[in-house]
Amino acid sequence: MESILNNRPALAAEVNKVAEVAGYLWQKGWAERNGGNITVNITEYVDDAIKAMPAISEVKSIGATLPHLKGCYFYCKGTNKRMRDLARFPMENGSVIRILDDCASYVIIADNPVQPTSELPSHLSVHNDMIARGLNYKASVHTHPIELVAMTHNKKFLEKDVATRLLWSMIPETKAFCPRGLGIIPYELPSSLKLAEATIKELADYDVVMWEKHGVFAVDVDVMAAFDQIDVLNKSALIYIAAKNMGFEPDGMSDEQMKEMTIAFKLPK
Ligand code: 2HA
Ligand code: ZN
Repeated sequence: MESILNNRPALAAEVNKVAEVAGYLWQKGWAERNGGNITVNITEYVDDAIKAMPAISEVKSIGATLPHLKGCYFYCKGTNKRMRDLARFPMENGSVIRILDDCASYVIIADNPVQPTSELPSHLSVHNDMIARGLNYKASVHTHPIELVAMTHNKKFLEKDVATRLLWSMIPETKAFCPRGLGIIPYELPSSLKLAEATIKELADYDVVMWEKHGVFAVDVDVMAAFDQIDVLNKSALIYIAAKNMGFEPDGMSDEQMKEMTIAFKLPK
C-alpha cells in the first residue's frame, strides 16, 4: 500500500513510537473508547517529496493563528478513533497534516483523510508555544490515567504542588524522571479555549499537567518520553493507594532523603 512511511525509516520510526505508546495507553486502561490524543511535530523528517504532496482534504481552519507553526507538519491521532486501533494501524487512525502559510489553517496530506483530534487547537497551540520558547519538545500526549485522575476528586490534591510532593516521595525515581512535577489545572470544559490557555500557562512550569477530573497533558522530546513521565507519576499514585489499601498512610521519603536525591541526581529543587 502507498504510505508516506514507505522508504522513510526515520519518519516510520516516529509514527511507530506513537503506535507503541497508544498500545500502552490501552493496556493500562487509560484510553477507553476514543479517549486521549497524541500529536507529534514531524517537520524534521519532511523531505521535498513530502512538501510536494497534494492536499487530500479541503483547507480547514485551526481556530487560532500560530505563527511559529508556519510550514510545520504533524502526525495527529484522528478524532473519534480508538487508541487500541491506532496501536495496530497508525495511518488509518491518524493522519499527517501540513500547516499552511497563513498559520491559521491546515490540510491533510497522508495517508487517508482522517480528521485530526477534537483537541487539535489546544495541541497545536502548545506546539506553537514550545517552539516560541526554544524547546526541543516534539510530542504531546493527553490521556486518562485512572489513579492520577482519582486523586483530583479530593480538593487537597488540587492545591499547588501537594500532589507533586506526595508522588515524588513515594519512590526516588519519580522526581528523577519527572523532575518538574505535576501541574494542576482546575476543571474546564474539554476542548475549550480556556482549557488550552490554562494548559499553555501551566506548561511553563511543568512537563505534565492534570486537568481536574479529566486527565493529564504531557509534553517531551518524543512520545515515548512524554509517556514515561505520566507513567512514573501514576506508578507513585499506585504505591500510595496500595499503602492506603493495606490500612495505613504511607510515610513517604523524608525531606532529607528527598534533598539528598535531588542533589545526587542534579535535579531542580
Ligand atoms: O479526544 O480525551 O479530552 C478524546 C479526549 C478529549
Ligand atoms: Zn480526555
